[in-house]
Amino acid sequence: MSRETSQKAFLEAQELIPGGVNSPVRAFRSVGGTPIFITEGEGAYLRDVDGNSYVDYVQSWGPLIFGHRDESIEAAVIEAVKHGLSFGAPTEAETELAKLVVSFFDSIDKVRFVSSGTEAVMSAIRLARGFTGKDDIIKFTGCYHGHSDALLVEAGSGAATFGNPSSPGVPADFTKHTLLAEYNNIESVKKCFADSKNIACVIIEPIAGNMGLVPADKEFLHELRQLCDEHGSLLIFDEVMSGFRASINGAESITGVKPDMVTLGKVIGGGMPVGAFGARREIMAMLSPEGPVYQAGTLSGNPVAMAAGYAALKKLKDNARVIAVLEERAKRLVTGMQKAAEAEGIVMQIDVRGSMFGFFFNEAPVKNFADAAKSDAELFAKFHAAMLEEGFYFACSLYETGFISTAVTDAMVEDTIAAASRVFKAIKNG
Ligand code: KE4
Repeated sequence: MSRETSQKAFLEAQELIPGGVNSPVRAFRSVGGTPIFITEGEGAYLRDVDGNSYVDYVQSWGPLIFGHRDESIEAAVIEAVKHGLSFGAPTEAETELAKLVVSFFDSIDKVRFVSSGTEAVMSAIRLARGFTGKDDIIKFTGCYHGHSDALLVEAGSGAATFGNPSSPGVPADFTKHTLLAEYNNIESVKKCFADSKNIACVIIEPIAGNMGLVPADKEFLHELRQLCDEHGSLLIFDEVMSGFRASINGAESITGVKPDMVTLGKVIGGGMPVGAFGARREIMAMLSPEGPVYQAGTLSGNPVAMAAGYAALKKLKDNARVIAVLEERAKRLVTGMQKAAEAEGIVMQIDVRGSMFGFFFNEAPVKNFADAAKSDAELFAKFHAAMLEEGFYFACSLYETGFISTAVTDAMVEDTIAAASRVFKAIKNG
């Protein structure tokens, strides 16, 4: 495949935009090569500036569960645009989407919309601190909750400790209230609760997608719930990625563990910028203007974004079996790729949760970030580049998750497995 135009576009972009991208993971730095510049998406496909087509397993990092240019979402956006782009005043569209979100989550009585997952999590943390009157938070190594200061904490060892800023520009003072624990390790959480009697919340991706796909053990989540209850701390499920991807009723419906707050994003915007956080009434009552905890946003609840989100969630509500169908397809994909790898003596760990799939080139199952970091990154990079040449667009980092959309057909899955088989053979034959 020729990538000349992408290469030229990338050089020009780098003159004007740091790293040539507006979000670091897009720069292909962990897999090498030139990021491909996209001209359009259509159904299951992405097309690049050189005219190449790819089956898209990234779907804008999760939002596009119905693929690119879904008819109902596109029609809703076009209709909304005809009435104006933004008003900075309430619209019934926000209430309609709020009704839908609340209808899916037992743990959510009220919801506030924002414009990104980062905003949703940052605001949820502030609300948890305001509600409990406590300052410290517990997060897990390997979980990503957006780029707000307190959560940009070194993905360091798994032992519970106070975090250090992983990014320059984040003063140590801003992360001294952030305690780190190890995913799926309840002892590390108990240590955090022993270290601090001032813990406002525990925030977790209940189905982690930012260290690769690593679901939390049910028992672990139940024990987290108990610890939060014992210590008067809130349990926040960050489902920006897993929400409406693993289940339409949230991780609580899969695990039986009810969080105090849920953060959402991606799918709830249907491809437009929407984040959200929700909880039971007494918690949300603390939020301005009803309560004292301030939070705001110029484009929060933007009517065009609300229309896109409503169309996406309405389609999920009307087709409740979508996730189950996608889960079967995702299982066929990763099982087929695993078989193709094993035929060449390559060990591949796989996992699926709803329409989310993950794989690691790793000798052992992955239960936390330390395990994930033992994966063969070089082999992943070779696999990613070779599959791109075959016309299949996978996440450009082993610490990400893959997604199946309704536009990805069984035939495309079979083609992907056949391509993976060719790729593993070529890698093995060096
Ligand atoms: P945004 O601010 O990117 O909308 O959401 C932040 C966020 C919060 N919580 C979870 C669980 C998330 O997965 C994310 C964002 N996910 C990444 C993909 N791993 C977004 C892609 C990117 O950073 O470019």
